[in-house]
Amino acid sequence: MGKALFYHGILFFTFLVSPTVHETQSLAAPEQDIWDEYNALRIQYTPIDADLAEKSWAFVENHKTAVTVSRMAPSGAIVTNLSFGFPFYDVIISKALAISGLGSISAFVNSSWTIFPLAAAKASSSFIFVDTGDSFHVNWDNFILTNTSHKDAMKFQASLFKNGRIQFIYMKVPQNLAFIAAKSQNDISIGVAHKFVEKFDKGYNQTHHLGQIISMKKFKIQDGTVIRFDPLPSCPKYKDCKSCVNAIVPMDQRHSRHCYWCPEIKRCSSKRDHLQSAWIWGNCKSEEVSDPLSCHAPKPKKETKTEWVPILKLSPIIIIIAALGFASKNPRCFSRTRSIMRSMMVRLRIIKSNTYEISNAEPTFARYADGDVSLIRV
Ligand SMILES: *[C@@H]1O[C@H](CO)[C@@H](O)[C@H](O)[C@H]1NC(C)=O
Ligand SMILES: *[C@@H]1O[C@H](CO)[C@@H](O)[C@H](O)[C@H]1NC(C)=O
Ligand SMILES: *[C@@H]1O[C@H](CO)[C@@H](O)[C@H](O)[C@H]1NC(C)=O
Ligand SMILES: CC(=O)N[C@H]1CO[C@H](CO)[C@@H](O)[C@@H]1O
Repeated sequence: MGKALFYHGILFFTFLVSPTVHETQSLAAPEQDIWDEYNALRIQYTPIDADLAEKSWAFVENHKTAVTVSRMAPSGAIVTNLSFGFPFYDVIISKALAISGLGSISAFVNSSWTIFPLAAAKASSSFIFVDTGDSFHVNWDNFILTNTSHKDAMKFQASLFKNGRIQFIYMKVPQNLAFIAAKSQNDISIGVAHKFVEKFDKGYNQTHHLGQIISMKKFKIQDGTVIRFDPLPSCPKYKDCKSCVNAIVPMDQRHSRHCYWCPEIKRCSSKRDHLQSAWIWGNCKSEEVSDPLSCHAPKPKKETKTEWVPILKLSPIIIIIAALGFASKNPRCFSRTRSIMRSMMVRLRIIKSNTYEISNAEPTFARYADGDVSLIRV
């Protein structure tokens, strides 16, 4: 079974990584192939692929249904819907995309996600966009940074594909873009971002900031540069124990990893993704499930029960023998000993009732695993 699952994981991975949309062609050997810190995105950077850049640019320019937006007012945006669902992390985006003259596509309603091939705080631009039915493209064709020394118009493109791929193409950018970005107070940046609030049971919320900023110093942006972001298979998308523990996700180009289920927070994780911190506060390490057979019968808690009970059974006898021996040797202390013994018995009873709770914890926990009552901590 383990072997079959392994192959399944590899096939799935191969399927996702190879281009599946007809408009995409394979890259001229990407120079940088990196995975983001949570293993959610694969980023391929190609310094120059002039052929791909020109074709992709012309495809939008010449498309019959392309919409031209000339001279966007500063901080203005065009709001549009997609004809398809674009998967981005956990969300399927299709409604209310704001295309901004500041070089970004983002959620119009709340700023929960932004895709920015070259975003600036201050710019003026015109752009052309097109929805082909399984891809969406924006050509910013006359993008001028305001409030910087560089006055030439830039040209760049962002594309969203139905399979989740995001592609940035740069047609005309200044040679020293990194320098301009660093020197200006214009907040120039490149990347993708997703902010969302994850709601756990018991009212606990956690805000995640996911995505990837591209360092213009590390990755030179020039005419013909192509950057691709592809979603990677990840554990958190599995919402129940069985599908979770049967899944395997890639960790890098050569290694893969099993998914683990945490019954306490009801989440699936590789423990390398954005659920790392939840895994800690959720006390998942001791509860985590990795075997499908354990999904309905979680591991019983090992602690206390087996060690405590024999000691507690023995200790009253030992104490009584010791006390009797002590009392018989010191008759005058007998009444004091009796009161010490009495207080000890009280303490023993308290300890005993604690043990009772511990041994009772198991059924409570098992009921929790079926999903109806909350866990009573012991
Ligand atoms: C997008 O869809 C919403 C409802 O689904 C609709 O109200 C709105 O007019 C649409 N916008 C465009 C630009 O088509
Ligand atoms: C706001 O963002 C969240 C993602 O964090 C999304 O699920 C939600 O639908 C958005 N709200 C609206 C009204 O679109
Ligand atoms: C978490 O979010 C829910 C719903 O948005 C809210 O009712 C609750 O108060 C939040 N809890 C915390 C601890 O912020
Ligand atoms: C480089 C540049 O022109 N910076 C200016 C940007 O705008 C602010 C005020 O809007 C000025 O103070 C900066 O000098």
